[in-house]
Amino acid sequence: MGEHEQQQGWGFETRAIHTGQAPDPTSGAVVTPITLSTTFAQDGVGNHKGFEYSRSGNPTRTALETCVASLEGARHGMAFASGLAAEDNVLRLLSPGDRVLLGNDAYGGTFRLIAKVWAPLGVSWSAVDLTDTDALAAEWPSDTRMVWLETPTNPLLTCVDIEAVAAIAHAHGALVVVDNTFATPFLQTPLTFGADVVVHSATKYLGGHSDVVGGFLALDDDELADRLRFTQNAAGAVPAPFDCYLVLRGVKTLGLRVERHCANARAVVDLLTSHPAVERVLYPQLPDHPGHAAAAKQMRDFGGMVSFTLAGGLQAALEVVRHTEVFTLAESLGAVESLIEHPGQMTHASAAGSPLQVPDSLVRLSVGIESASDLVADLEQALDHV
Ligand code: P1T
Repeated sequence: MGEHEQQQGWGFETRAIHTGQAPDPTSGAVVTPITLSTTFAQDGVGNHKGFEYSRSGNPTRTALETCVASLEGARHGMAFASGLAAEDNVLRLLSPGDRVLLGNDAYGGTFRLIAKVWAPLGVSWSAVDLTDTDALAAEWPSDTRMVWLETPTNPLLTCVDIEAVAAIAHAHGALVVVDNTFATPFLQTPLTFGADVVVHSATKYLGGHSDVVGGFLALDDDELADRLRFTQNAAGAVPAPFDCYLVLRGVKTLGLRVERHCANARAVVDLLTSHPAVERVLYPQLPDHPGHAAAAKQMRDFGGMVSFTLAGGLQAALEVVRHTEVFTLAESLGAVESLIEHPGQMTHASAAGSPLQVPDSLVRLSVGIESASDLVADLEQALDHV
């Protein structure tokens, strides 16, 4: 058995700590070195040790790419300078006249990239309800080349049946891209359900400590990987070696952290579902949640993100986010510390007036890994202000 096969047989946590990260052969260092060198010596022209120039490839980046690809069960992995840089690299597969179907709930920046950067270059887009697969099959636009789905979505946490969407998309020759940022590969591996490309904002759970911006692509298809690797190098939105190190370090504890994120999210959901100021709790574990069945089918657990609407509307939402003390009012998600935000005026402001606009009574929580009782008490006192 080769090294690759042996490592694919390892459990998730073992791969997170060891895959792509064998002790350094020259020094024995057990931590992957941060290789700052921008260029690599050649014995003769084209005769090198696998690295020529750090935009094209860097040993610290290769370690990260090998490790996260393995966690996604993918043959190929590519790291980028941000989640949006990774997304942009995928959208470069399209030509003018091609259409992207975007779920009608998605990160505002993804919507902005497609609608404000790629649409003026001739790429068409439609926002569709990807949970309604009958309508998707019946109303499929013939120019569609790509379906872009988040599951769970940002910020409504709707879950989409990847397998069902992939069956329809593939019947029409379209690619399926799944943004797996919210679920993480610990909870969900979209390639196993038929996705063609997995996208991550590594800024979130992969990094896990709010100290690095990064992106990632994982996929199986060799020809598609060649095309994406070509633009990774040609367009050049690659991460610095130190950033690769930070994500690699974060990934080592991904499984542990996500287990705790999920447990803490459940404690928070219990409070929210019983508080009179709360109108509706959005969490995929709740049986009345859209896509609960899809989440139960394709996720190991339900994640650390929780959204809710306030019976008192916009003013109540703004009051709650202003009054938490342990939850910090800030954009972003997926790190050890708990964050609270108002999507309508923060992360999803760029979707205002579009089919992806979010309710103004909505609050989004990224539940961290602090003591659950402190998180619950903090939210309770903030909710008591409205
Ligand atoms: O911020 P960046 O690393 O470029 O990743 C963009 C991105 C992509 N996909 C999803 C699902 C995301 O949530 C994000 C970034 N989101 C936030 C900053 C946020 O607070 O929602």
